[in-house]
Order: sequence, then structure tokens, then C-alpha cells
Amino acid sequence: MESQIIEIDVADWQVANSNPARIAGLEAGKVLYFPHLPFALLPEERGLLRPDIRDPKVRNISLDAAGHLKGASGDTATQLALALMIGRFRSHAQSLVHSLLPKYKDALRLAPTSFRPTQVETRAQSWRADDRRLHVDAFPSRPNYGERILRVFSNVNPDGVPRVWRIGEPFETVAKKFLPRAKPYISWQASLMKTLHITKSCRSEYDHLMLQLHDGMKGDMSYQESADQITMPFAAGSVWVCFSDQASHAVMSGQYMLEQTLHLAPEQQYDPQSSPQAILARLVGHPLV
Ligand SMILES: O=C(O)CCC(=O)C(=O)O
Ligand SMILES: [Fe+2]
Repeated sequence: MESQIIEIDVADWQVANSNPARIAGLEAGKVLYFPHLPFALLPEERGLLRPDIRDPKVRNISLDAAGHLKGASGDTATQLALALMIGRFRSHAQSLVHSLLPKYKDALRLAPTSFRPTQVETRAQSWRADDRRLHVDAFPSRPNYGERILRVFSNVNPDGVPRVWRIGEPFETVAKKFLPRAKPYISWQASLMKTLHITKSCRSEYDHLMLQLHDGMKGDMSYQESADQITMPFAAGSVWVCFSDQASHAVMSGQYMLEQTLHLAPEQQYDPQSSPQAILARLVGHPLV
């Protein structure tokens, strides 16, 4: 399998010049890896790196687009310090993406920034929520009608512990494997799920198929083992960027990560034909949204 990782050795969150090969690689579903791009914590922020800073009822701590902090435990001073740290990471992530992908700059829609203090190996989850299985991102309750999910990840582990991912095969290969097993889209069921508030809006055929891929991959243990894949330790002090709705990924171990999600309409890509929506529409032979 062709390498799914493009390494970029820059040490500045403002990349000097944008590069067509990187952009095409990212839009083809590859992961851009910056091995030497630490997000430097302030001395007073070191104390925020502890698992019990998360409210046990939620999965991650997050700062929403409006700047509200969710999911943290602790007093007002702690919550303020967390919001400042996560907000600073957000600015860094945005300047990285804007300098790397100038065409996206005015088209991106900001989504929450997360802080993940939990040790991955200790997390117990249902198979469907278990990100230790290879998957492409698709959200059961939030249909997105083809809008892209671009994510910036930063390993801020203070003890040099890598965040280990597996990275699987290209999206089209995944789609060709799982589309034939996908349940058909039934529009009245999509309306019913909206009425019952199972989904926030009506699932499109695109959303249905993406969830079928997500569930199909995670539910197939022999696929999990036998699919073409590499194990990738993302070093402490590194950053990686990918379209997580396209790059097949799984997290195996690690602790302390910051993550920024950005949404993008596929029409705003450098090459809209490389989007999952375009690939799936070609494979099924009709438009999906
Ligand atoms: O926690 C991680 O490293 C990645 C989990 C994941 O699958 C995701 O954020 O989409
Ligand atoms: Fe994921």
C-alpha cells in the first residue's frame, strides 16, 4: 500500500508556503504529520494534565465555537486556565490550517476544540463508540450532508508517551469493500428518526452510507485485523492533520491530546471530486444529498 502519511518537518504553526503535493495528499485522505511541532504548555498549565480534570460523565473536555467550556471538573480558576489553554491551541491550529490550505481559510466552519486527558487503553466502550477499531468518522445523531471533517491533533503528553494510531487503506478501497454490504437508504426511516429526535436533522443518503461504512468497519473483527494498515506512533510534541471522514484510523494508546475540528463544504476543496461524497456518488451511480 502506498504510504498514507506525509511527513512535514517544520517547527512553526505558520507554514511558510503552501505546497500542492501536500494539499493533494491531504485531500486524497492522507495524514499530514509534523513530527517536530510542539504545542508548548505554560508552566502553570502543566497541572491541567491529569485525568480527573474531566467530568466522568463526558467523554472529552471541549471548548465550543462560542467559547464555552464543557466537560471539565474543578473550580473556576481551573476552568478558566483550561479554556485559555484550549483556546490558545485553537488559534495555533487555525493558523496552521490557514497557512497550509489558504483556499480553505474563508470557507471553514469552526467546530469544538477538545482536550482528551484520559488514557486510551483504559477506556471501556461499546463497539460502535470504540475508536480503537479502524473507522472513518461519521456521527449517528448529527447528519452533515457531505460537509467535511478536518481535524488537527496534537500530542501534549509530558512524559514522551506517543499517541499510537493505526491507519488503514484509502477511502475508495474501504467503500468498495463495505458498500455492497450496506443496508439500503430508506427515506421514511430517516424522517422518522428526525421526528423521534434520534437525529438532529434528517439523515441524507450520504449520512446513511457513511454510518454504514463506520459501523461495517468497526463491526468486522476480521477486517480490523486483516485490512491493509500501518501502526503509527505520533510522538509527544507532534501534530497531525487529516480529513477524519476519509482517512481510516484507530487510536490504540496514549494520553493527553488536543484536537481541533473544522468543517468544510466539499465544493470548497481544491479538488471536490476527491471528497467522500463524490467517491460514494460515483460508486453508487447517483447523487447522495
Ligand atoms: O483519540 C484519538 O486519538 C482519536 C480518536 C478518533 O477516532 C477521532 O477523534 O476521530
Ligand atoms: Fe475517529
